[in-house]
Amino acid sequence: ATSISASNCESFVDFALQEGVLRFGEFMTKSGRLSPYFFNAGLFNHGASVGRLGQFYAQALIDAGIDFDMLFGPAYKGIPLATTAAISLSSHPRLAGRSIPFAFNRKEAKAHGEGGTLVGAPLKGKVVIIDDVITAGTSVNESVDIIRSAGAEPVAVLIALDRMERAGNDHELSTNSAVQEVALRHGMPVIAIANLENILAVIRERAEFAQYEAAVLAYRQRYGI
Ligand code: OMP
Repeated sequence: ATSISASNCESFVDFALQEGVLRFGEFMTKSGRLSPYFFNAGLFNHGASVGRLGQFYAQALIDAGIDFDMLFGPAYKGIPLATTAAISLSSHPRLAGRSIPFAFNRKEAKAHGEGGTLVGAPLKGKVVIIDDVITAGTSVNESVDIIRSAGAEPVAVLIALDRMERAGNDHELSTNSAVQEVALRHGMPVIAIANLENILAVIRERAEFAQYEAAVLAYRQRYGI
């Protein structure tokens, strides 16, 4: 994954800790791994924090140097993420006043009114998919299909956190990380605001988090790349 400068990545980890979005403890991941930490993007749940989150997404995308036309946020969690990132991008000095269109899908097709499953700007041109976290990497495929079916081109995936874990299940872990597999499968970069290395760096810098280092290292040993 492409990342922005270490200090910006670590500021993002700090911010996620302050907001209670990143926590240490014992958590079951979607793919059934017992993780010593969890990142719950749904807890960026007030105006100031979701606004700041948008700035981090916007900066990561700009720093990656990707040429793009619009954003797509998969339902449900991707919807506020695409919205806040589009707001931040549109006031970013590097985009010189370009207002960035965004779209998202409905989970259930609507039969009345405007109909269909897509909401927002028409999907066209180069589209960046915005999501929260990739662990084992199961959710990007659907977004790629939606974008391609509309005749547009998915060009990158932009996420908040790359957990740097191997794809696959406990019996057959891939040699690639889930993020690398997504990038290979779809031929596009995955850009993360921060990753597990940045979390470990913050753990090492702060005495209050030292107690979690061993568990995070053991988890990385088992599932990490
Ligand atoms: P994969 O689809 O396996 O890559 O898992 C990513 C999804 O897991 C995210 O979209 C979340 O729903 C959830 N998740 C988190 O939000 N934060 C985490 O720290 C870990 C997970 C997870 O369950 O793996």
